[in-house]
Amino acid sequence: MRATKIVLLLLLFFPAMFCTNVDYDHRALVIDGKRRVLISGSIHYPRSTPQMWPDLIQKSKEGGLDVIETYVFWNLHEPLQGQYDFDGRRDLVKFVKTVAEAGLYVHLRIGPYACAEWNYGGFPLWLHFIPGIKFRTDNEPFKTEMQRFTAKIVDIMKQEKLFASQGGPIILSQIENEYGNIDSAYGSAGKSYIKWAANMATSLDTGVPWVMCQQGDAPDPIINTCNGFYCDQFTPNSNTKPKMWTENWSGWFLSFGGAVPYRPVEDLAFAVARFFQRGGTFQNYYMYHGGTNFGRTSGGPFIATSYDYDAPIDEYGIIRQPKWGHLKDVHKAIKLCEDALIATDPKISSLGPNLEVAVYKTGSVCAAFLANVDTKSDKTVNFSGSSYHLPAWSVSILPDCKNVVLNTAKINSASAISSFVTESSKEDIGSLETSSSKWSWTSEPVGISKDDSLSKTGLLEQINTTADKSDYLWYSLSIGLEDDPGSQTVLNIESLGHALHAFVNGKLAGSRAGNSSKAKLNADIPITLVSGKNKIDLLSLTVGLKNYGAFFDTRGAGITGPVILKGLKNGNNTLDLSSQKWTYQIGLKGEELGLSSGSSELWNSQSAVPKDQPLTWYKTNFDAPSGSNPVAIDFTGMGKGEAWVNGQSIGRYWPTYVSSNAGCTDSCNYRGPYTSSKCRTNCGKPSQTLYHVPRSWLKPNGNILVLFEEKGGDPTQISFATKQLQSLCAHVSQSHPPQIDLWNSDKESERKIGPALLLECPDHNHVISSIKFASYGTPLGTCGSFYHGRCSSNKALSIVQKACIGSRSCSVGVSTDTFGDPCRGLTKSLAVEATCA
Ligand SMILES: *[C@@H]1O[C@H](CO)[C@@H](O)[C@H](O)[C@H]1NC(C)=O
Ligand SMILES: *[C@@H]1O[C@H](CO)[C@@H](O)[C@H](O)[C@H]1NC(C)=O
Ligand SMILES: *[C@@H]1O[C@H](CO)[C@@H](O)[C@H](O)[C@H]1NC(C)=O
Ligand SMILES: *[C@@H]1O[C@H](CO)[C@@H](O)[C@H](O)[C@H]1NC(C)=O
Ligand SMILES: CC(=O)N[C@H]1CO[C@H](CO)[C@@H](O)[C@@H]1O
Repeated sequence: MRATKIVLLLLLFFPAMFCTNVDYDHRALVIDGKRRVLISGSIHYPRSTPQMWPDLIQKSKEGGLDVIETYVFWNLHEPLQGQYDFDGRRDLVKFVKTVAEAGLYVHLRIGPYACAEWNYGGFPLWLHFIPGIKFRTDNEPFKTEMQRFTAKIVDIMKQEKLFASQGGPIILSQIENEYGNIDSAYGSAGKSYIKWAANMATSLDTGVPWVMCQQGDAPDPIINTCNGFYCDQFTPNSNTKPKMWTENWSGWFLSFGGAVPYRPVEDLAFAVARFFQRGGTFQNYYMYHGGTNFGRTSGGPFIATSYDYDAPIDEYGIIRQPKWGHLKDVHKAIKLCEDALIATDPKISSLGPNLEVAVYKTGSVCAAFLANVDTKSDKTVNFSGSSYHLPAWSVSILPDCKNVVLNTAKINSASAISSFVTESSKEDIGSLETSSSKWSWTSEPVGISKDDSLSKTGLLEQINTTADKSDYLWYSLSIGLEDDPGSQTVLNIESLGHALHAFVNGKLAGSRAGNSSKAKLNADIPITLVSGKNKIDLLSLTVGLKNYGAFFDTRGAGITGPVILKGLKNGNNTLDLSSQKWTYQIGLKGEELGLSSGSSELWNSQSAVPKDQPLTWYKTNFDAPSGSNPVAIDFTGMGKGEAWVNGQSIGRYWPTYVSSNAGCTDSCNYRGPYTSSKCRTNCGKPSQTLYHVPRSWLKPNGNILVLFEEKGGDPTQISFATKQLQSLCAHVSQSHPPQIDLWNSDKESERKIGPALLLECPDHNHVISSIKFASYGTPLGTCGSFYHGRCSSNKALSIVQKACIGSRSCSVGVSTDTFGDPCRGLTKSLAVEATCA
């Protein structure tokens, strides 16, 4: 008996030895009894592939992250009610374990509402059809399903022992998501829903804290957290909770028809430093790696297939410089302050207009943040007996209250130019065969072609009809115009969106699309009718279901009318077609036949491949581009559609949707509050021409590419490209704060070295192979086009070559000690452009 008892006791206590206790107080998350300053970043597992995860997570760790945050996407995991899917890109457990293997923590945002520019906010469509359901409010059918799924995810995590309380990496979980932004629309039912959600989550007993973001009334013990471009002014709703920032938007998402977002790293670094300056201790980048909206996963409507987000790691998994590197330096600087940050509250005071200092001082530790929030003027301030220069819109970080290790506006990190190199321009065999004989094709019928069509009087809302099984819904009608001699007329269509193609008597008469700010359409399409019978076939399509806003789930799509023929009988008569008997077809014939896999007997490879032919399926075989660089397909030349590689959808393509000419500027001034429309690039150009094909989806040869083209295009223009690093650059001034590594050194002599220029090849198996440019003095220009200024040391090139060539990384002191003094009295800098191979 006694022996059994001991064994039992051991069994009970053995796991406890590996458990991590996660709690919080008013300053910070408390992990195993110690307050922690934590830097987190979002990576959504289905927006990359399991093969990419280890590298993305490793690059996150090297960038200074402690935590990886992800949503859980309900509609991926439960496509049909009660049927779960956790395979491949959906393997949430594997993702969490991969993070754990890298030694990082996880913040699991279960939601289950995700937003995330994800189709229908992450809700499965079947939820919409549960009788009596109302989403995200005090509604029994909804609460039952939400609780069931949340508990399911918690159970899976518990079974795998993934909560920190069980020895796993998950230190935080989120319930609901940004509900506080819209809860007023739900009235008192919204209030009781949030109380219910908090209780429900807490009762699942994960052993780690729960958070609600953007929820000012989050019930205890749930921590309410901030999302936004800046969160320094945020305070939690109780003085027992820490100040946490769960979404700091590192950039912004791209829409079809929109310009490309760009958030300068000087501003992002400023926002991060301001947050820690004003008492924050947990900060998450949304996104750290954005990735790709494969398949039909993008929300919207009109969210593009690329979800790059201008994040520190780009869509393809390549670090984006100098964003990644500068933030890494910011993280190091903040971590040097950690002892002071967790020891005490900041004392914040003004040093003059728009000048603010925060001091964390107790006992022997002291850290200070000096901020100049002026949007225009640089300032010099006196602090603690010394004087400090502060550029406009910047924060200097002083981990010892004396020495500046980093100013957010001064970038020491290298920048890099990566660009797409088109494979078809190369001579080698790793390219897509572009001769038209290699393409086969088949036509998608115009109008009703499937057996399961249905007829109804009046116009049907699209989402209710298709249940989102397809983007496409045909609305078909035959009308007789017996006494009309045939005429020029206008077909007027009102639609809830998102886009439509109108066919009259089998011919494409016009295409219309809404945009991210106005999905609804009121289309006037000039058409020609014949005397007698006319066939009108309207192909209505969704471009990602809405994911945000109060009652977004009931917004609807499709041609709800009216549909009117204007100007019949020589201009004076109208004919309203809305209440006629329409015939409907959900989805395409080619979808039913499974053409996306490339199989089927229907492919035609004998006759010439048709160009500019609407509703055409195309297929080709190709060899994978050589090497290991990330692969993209350039769809320039095509119209709009979806593409599949070896049966896997790489997403919707739409290279013909061009952004407006307005709204971009040549010079982006990072100073002053950022908004998603500031500093955009690529105005007047297609929003997205390049589409990511994950390497792991490719075989060396015999790959199948299938396209469904809606509007008409020329597939022979399609090319493959690989993303390659062209140049690595850095430009560091003598007046920059010293490199943190040097400052952090124990040796007094090294600390005095001052600023240094650091170069590092992003790939572990690459070394610096050449120095294209090096100038110490007053060099000018930017990466890729540096040139010598009036003053330059003639030794710079050979010194940099000697220090760098053959190594993965190198560091060169930016001082006269290294280069001599080519021009006394002037502030000098060192600019270098290098290549890696
Ligand atoms: C800073 O201190 C210096 C001398 O210690 C003094 O000359 C200067 O006026 C001070 N500047 C400000 C802005 O107070
Ligand atoms: C969207 O479309 C509406 C109406 O067609 C137009 O007024 C608006 O400028 C468009 N917005 C964008 C962002 O393109
Ligand atoms: C979908 O159908 C339901 C039930 O018939 C109806 O209440 C709802 O309004 C419809 N939704 C839309 C967006 O039309
Ligand atoms: C349309 O009607 C107006 C009067 O209602 C008439 O004056 C005009 O001639 C008509 N136009 C045609 C083309 O029949
Ligand atoms: C949800 C949220 O916090 N939104 C904020 C994002 O940042 C912009 C710019 O600072 C604010 O205007 C929003 O309120």
